[in-house]
Amino acid sequence: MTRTCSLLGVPVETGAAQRGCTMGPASLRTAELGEIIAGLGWQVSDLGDLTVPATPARAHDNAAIHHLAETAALIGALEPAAFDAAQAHDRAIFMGGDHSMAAGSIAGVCRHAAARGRPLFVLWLDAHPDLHRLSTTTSGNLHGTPMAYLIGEPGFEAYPPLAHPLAPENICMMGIRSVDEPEAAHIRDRGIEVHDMRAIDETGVLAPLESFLARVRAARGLLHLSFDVDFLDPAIAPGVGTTVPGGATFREAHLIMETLCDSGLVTSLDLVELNPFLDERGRTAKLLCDLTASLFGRRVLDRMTRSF
Ligand code: EXY
Ligand code: MN
Ligand code: MN
Ligand code: MN
Repeated sequence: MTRTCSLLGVPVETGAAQRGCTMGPASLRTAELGEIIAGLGWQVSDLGDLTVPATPARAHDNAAIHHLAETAALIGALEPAAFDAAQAHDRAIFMGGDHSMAAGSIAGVCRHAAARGRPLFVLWLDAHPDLHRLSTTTSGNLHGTPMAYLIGEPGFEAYPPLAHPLAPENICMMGIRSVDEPEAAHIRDRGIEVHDMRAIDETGVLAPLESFLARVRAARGLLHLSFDVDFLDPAIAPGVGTTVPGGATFREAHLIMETLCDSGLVTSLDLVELNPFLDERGRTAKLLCDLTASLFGRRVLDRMTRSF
């Protein structure tokens, strides 16, 4: 039985300070993401891009909230039905676009999981927890807030109402290394599992990942992967607007993707914050495709050969 995969572009960029993420889906297509996945035996359907309304000219000069009106309305316009359609496949890939688009994609995945009576788990690979409420963000950049919306925090009235908020205990964050104080307080208050880079330095990525996957499996959960390019070390992934030194290595990232592949638990993923305007000859787009190939089954040697 051929497994099916959908690609849906979500070219949002007003959630970020640096423009350019609107070109993310096109850059992944230029790097042949669909062809690479099809070459691994999947039937790939490219559903095109969501229509992203032109955002109003800068509504006000208050730096602390200059994005809120623009992007809050924009997220409200994201077509829930489009996210639902993408999930009529064995695996859906939502191509960003800045991370504010997760407010559309993961809300859609929450609906999809609830309709099937399955709990949703989220693996968040990011340098940042993206856990600001609208009342705590100082940058006004909504890509720093989607997780607060998704767990049902107040203040996101401009967004679609969340029928099924994400359970904080079903979230695992890895790669975190840039946290603002209100976010740190929130992580503690809501009991969100976070493996920052210091913890990963000590344990490696495999132990915490396998422990989280065991929880997903025991709960018969669906697993969504939200992959922010800035999870990776800037030395290997320069094409992103919010680089933070000391990120995941090429092998740590591949080990995570290969382990997720072996688990068979991932039914949807976001690939976000790719900014071709900052990339070096498509280098970061190609790396993202290379890592996604590991999630979709590409191996140098299969497990049997390797075990000799
Ligand atoms: N915490 C900072 C802010 O809220 O502006 C930086 C957020 C960066 C968010 C990127 C998408 O991960
Ligand atoms: Mn702006
Ligand atoms: Mn992020
Ligand atoms: Mn980030």
